[in-house]
Amino acid sequence: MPGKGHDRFRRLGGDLCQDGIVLVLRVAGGIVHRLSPLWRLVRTAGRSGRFLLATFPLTACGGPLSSLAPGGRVAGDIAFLWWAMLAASGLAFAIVMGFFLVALLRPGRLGQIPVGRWLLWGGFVLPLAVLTLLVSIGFWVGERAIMRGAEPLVIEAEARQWSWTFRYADHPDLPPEENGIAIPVGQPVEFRLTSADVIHSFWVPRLAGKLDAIPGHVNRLRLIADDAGEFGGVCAEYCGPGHAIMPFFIRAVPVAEFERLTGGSE
Ligand SMILES: [Cu+2]
Repeated sequence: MPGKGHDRFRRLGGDLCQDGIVLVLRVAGGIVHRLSPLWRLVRTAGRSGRFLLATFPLTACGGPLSSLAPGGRVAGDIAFLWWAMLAASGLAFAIVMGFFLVALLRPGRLGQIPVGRWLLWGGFVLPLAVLTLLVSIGFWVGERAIMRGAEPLVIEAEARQWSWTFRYADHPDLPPEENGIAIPVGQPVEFRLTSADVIHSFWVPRLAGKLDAIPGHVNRLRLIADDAGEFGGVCAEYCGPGHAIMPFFIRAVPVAEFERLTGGSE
């Protein structure tokens, strides 16, 4: 893909890569340098202090692009599935670590259990129970995300290297919006996604899951915003050197304001 714009993005990609390597080296050096005082802090913090230290990484769960801070029903269901998967994997990890400790502290104890029992409970019953639970929740979340029977507001979204264009299907008279569009609060919205060039992926983490925008094909994604506000979106499928700089936003506004913006009733 020749052209000035392409060269600019290629240079940008090279710069980002160099900066990234320098950053990784600095962080690694910093970790080695700081590890001993940090370890001392953890050791001397006491039980409640350690609990407090452990909560710091959890602050990463928030933020404008966090699917763990859902802003609507569909994203809320997906976040629930995420927590269910974390709980299930945490349980599996705890069971394995329990056996590990028994093997470590009471050598030979686990060897008394017949092989057939290991296979039945560890190889069949436990995976079947965990996977049945997770698949059931997954089907339930997927079914709710479809919003059967709803009559959503339809927005056509076209991705291209490296931007998004949005237009309201029922308002062909309105000019298309670049890299952001308004939706009404509390109403189902259907995005009809396609691409003008390569495969991109539409992702507004606080409102819905991600879905590919494919050239020559239309994918449909439904979402709903519970409250007014601006929700950040990104392309979630690598689509070329400018992939990282094609963010967009969805602005949820009260229904009355939305009608005023679009000059009609939705
Ligand atoms: Cu992309």
